[in-house]
Amino acid sequence: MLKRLFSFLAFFAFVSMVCFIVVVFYSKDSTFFIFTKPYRMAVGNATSFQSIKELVELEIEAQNASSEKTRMPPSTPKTLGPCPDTPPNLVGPLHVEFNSNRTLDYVRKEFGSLLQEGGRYMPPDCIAQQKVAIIIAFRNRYEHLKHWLYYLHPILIRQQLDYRVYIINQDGEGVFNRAKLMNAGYVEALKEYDYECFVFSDIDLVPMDDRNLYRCFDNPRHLAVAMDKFNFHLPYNGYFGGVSSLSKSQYLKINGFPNSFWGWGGEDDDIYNRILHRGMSISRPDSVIGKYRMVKHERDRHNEPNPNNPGKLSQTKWTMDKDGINSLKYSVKSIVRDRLYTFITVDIDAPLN
Ligand SMILES: [Mn+2]
Repeated sequence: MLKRLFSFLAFFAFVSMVCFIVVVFYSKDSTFFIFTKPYRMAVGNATSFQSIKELVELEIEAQNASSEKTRMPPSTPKTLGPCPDTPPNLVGPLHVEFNSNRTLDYVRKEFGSLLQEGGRYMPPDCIAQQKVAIIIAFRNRYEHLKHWLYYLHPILIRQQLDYRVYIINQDGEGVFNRAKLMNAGYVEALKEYDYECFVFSDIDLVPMDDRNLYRCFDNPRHLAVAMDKFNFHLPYNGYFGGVSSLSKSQYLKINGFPNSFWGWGGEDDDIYNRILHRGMSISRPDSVIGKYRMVKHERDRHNEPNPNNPGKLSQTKWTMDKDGINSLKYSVKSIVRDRLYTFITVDIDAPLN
């Protein structure tokens, strides 16, 4: 009898144990049993808190993933913002010297990888504020070309311009005509890109400060205001020689440059007159930022000072409407694209003397 009672109790204990285990397991998902409630609440709070946190994290992840998709969808180029008004990488005053024996190959090795064929550059990480054609009137100055390219490409790159360098080479041995070559450069540049700004530069002038921006301004800009050969001063108030910039509309407003100034001198004063006659003024950097070094050189052959040029300056008001971009005639002999520049040889119908 005692034995039966014992086995009954053992059976009851076993069943109770099973019930207890079942209840404990069941209580994990239920708040029904009071004795499991505190435990359940603690664990439950933790789990619900955790799951909310997890959910929020998942949601943030999902949001990030979807916004990343809208920011840069795979296989479409990301949209760039405009470059800042003040280029961030400018360094200010530069050491400029022309004694080093640099070669074009050296300049190509140094900066060629940053450029596209034809001496073209575009900032990779922002949209340039202006599309600028740099136009240089040229003949037989290869020695100066290397120095100019060596200094100017890194400066123009730091200035975050969308630019190309055009060397406009006068064909033949006739009398040189800087302004007519510049006009030809303007036309040739516009044939290949929608330029809005034109910087006209002599081949032998290198800026000594990269804050001197090769861009266009509200008025035609004279950039070479403090050349070493003029003791870092303007030679006279109306000087507009060396390096200047005009927007397309400023250039058209003055009918471009004169075609009739053969030989050295006067064409820059005529351009200055044209600008004033059209009611514009001259924009200039200050004389610290506007410093330039000129490569020292002998006077070129077939580019003697022309004694007829100064006398024409009193006539600008009447000549400027007939003599300019609207009367320009020239022909292109060849276009050569180097990595560092676009070299255009033109026949401008130059007299022999
Ligand atoms: Mn010179």
